[in-house]
Amino acid sequence: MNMRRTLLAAAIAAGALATTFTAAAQTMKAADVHPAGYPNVVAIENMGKKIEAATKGRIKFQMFPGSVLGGEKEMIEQTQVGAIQILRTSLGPIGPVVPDVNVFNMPFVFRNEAHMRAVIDGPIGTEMLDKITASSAKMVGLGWMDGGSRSLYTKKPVRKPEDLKGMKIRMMGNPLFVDTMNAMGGNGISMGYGEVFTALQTGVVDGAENNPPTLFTANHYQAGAKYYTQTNHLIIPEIFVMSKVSWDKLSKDDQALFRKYAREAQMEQRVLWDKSVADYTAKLKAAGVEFISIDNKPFYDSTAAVRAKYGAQFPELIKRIEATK
Ligand code: BDP
Repeated sequence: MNMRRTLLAAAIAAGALATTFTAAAQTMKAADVHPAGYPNVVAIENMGKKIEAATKGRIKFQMFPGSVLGGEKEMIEQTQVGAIQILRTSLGPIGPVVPDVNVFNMPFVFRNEAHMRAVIDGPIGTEMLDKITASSAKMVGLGWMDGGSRSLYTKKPVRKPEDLKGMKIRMMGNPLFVDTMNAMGGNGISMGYGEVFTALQTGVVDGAENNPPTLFTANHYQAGAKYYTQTNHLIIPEIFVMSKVSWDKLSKDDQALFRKYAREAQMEQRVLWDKSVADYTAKLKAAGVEFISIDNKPFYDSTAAVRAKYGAQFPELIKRIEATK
C-alpha cells in the first residue's frame, strides 16, 4: 500500500477520533421550583427534546423540577457559577441581581396579561433579555414565560387595603415586593417559596400572593389561606436563563439553535399556561377556596409611590411599555 495513502487513512482516523471527542455528549441541567407536569417545566423539557434531536444527542437535557436543587435564590447562584445550565425562575428574585429588570416587577405596570405578553414578545422583551446577558450577572436571557397575575390569598377575607392592616404577607425576595405589600396595607415579609407552607401553618405569615396554578400545586390553601382576593397586583413575566459559563462554550450554531427553540418554548408555555390556569382555578374552587372579586383600583392607587420610586430610573421605558398595544 502506498505510503501516502496510509498516512492519509491515519490522518482521517485521527480526525474522526478528534471529532468524536469534541462532539462528546454533554448534559444540560435544567431546574425549576415547580413540579413535573407544570407548564413551565414541560415547555423547557420540550425545548430540551428539540435541541437533543437537532444535535443528534450531542446535547442532552436533564430536568430537576420541584426545587430539588434549591430555592430560586440558590438556583440563581448555581446558574451564575455554571452548576445549573438552564434555570426557569420568576423575574422577582432576578431584580436584586440585575436591577434593570425591576421595571417588569413593579405593581400594576402592565394593564393586563395580554399587555404583558405584547411587551415580552416585542422589542422591549428582547432588549430586556439582552440587558441581562450584557450585565455582570453571568446569565444569558433566553426567553420569557407567562406567570399570570398574582393575587392575594389570606386566612381572613380581604376586600380593600384597610383589611390587610396588621396582616403579615409573604412576598418574594426583592425589596420592591415588600414595599409593594406595605403600600397595599399589609406587612410584607420576604421569604423563599419553599418556606411558605410552614410559615402559613405556624402563623409566621397570614397570607401570601400568587397565581392559581402555584396556589394549587404548592397546597398553600391547605395551610389555611383559603380566601383568594383578585387584586392582580403583580403581572410578572417569568424568565428562563442560561449560565453564561455554559453558553460561552457553545458554538455559534448551537447558540442559534438554543435561541430558536427558546422562542418556541416561550410560545408553547403560554398555551399550556392558559389551560393550567383554567384547570387549577376549577380545582381550587372545588377544594373550597373562595375567590373574591373586587375593584382593585384602591390597591392600584395605594401603590403609586412604589411605581414612582422604582420607575424613576426608567421613565422612557415606562412610556414605551404604556404605549405598547
Ligand atoms: C411562582 C413562580 C415561581 C416563584 C413563586 C414564588 O412561578 O417562579 O418561585 O411564584 O412565589 O408563581 O416564589
